Amino acid sequence: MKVTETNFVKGFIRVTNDAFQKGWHERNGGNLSYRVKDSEIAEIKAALKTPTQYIPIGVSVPNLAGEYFLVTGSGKYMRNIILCPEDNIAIAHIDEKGENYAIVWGLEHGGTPTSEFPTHLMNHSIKKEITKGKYRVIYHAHPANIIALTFVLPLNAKAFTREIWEMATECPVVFPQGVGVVDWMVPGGKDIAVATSKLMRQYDIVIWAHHGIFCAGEDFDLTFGLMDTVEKSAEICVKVLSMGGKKQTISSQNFRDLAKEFKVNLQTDFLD
Ligand code: 2HA
Ligand code: ZN
Repeated sequence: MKVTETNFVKGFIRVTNDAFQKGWHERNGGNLSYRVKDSEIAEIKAALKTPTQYIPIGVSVPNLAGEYFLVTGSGKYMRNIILCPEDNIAIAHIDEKGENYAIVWGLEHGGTPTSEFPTHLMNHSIKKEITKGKYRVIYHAHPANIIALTFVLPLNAKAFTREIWEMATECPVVFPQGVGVVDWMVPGGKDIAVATSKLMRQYDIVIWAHHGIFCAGEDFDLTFGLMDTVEKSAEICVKVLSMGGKKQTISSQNFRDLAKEFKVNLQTDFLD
């Protein structure tokens, strides 16, 4: 089967295209990765190159040894992926130590996986461990409203979670663990990968101050949906602040009632 005809590649491309249309991916901003299933690799095995040159990832992810990842290319534009996936995305194979990768498909005119590959792989590593393999998608975007809030809200999980939860009743149901926040850091390297993946033990959403967000999830719909839900709530927050701030809101007791009714395990540290 052709790689671009598989459902997982089609699903990946659909996310990148929808996300560009959302306005979350100026120029080469943002990146997406998917931990490919063994059954999906079996469908395309004949189309994959035999790995020759392995390149250091920059971080060590032993529990991802031997896995394959579909990932956006460094410097590639989300809006171009749908036009020519072969040039803009790649499948990377992780070596038996979990320290190096080789491109086995895609980036046909050269290139490397996203500059945030270390953060993607460390997040995959943590999520694979704690969800027993259920989570497969890591997604990074630059949505304007969440970034705007990182200039005015205190940069901590409690402040962000509480504001985002309050702006839309569905939020505490969709992400009852809340959102983590990383202070401004230099992107693209090991330090921000370590800081982000630590928070991914607790959250599915990690905000990078003055930069963007990382979301993690089981599949493309859930992960894209998570980004969409958080950013929508951030947009409401920006509007409310622009109108002079809240005059009434959802109370801690309201959240407790909601959690009980919807049987969600709400992170009560963020309530009063
Ligand atoms: O891919 O978003 O954080 C470009 C970026 C880096
Ligand atoms: Zn970014």
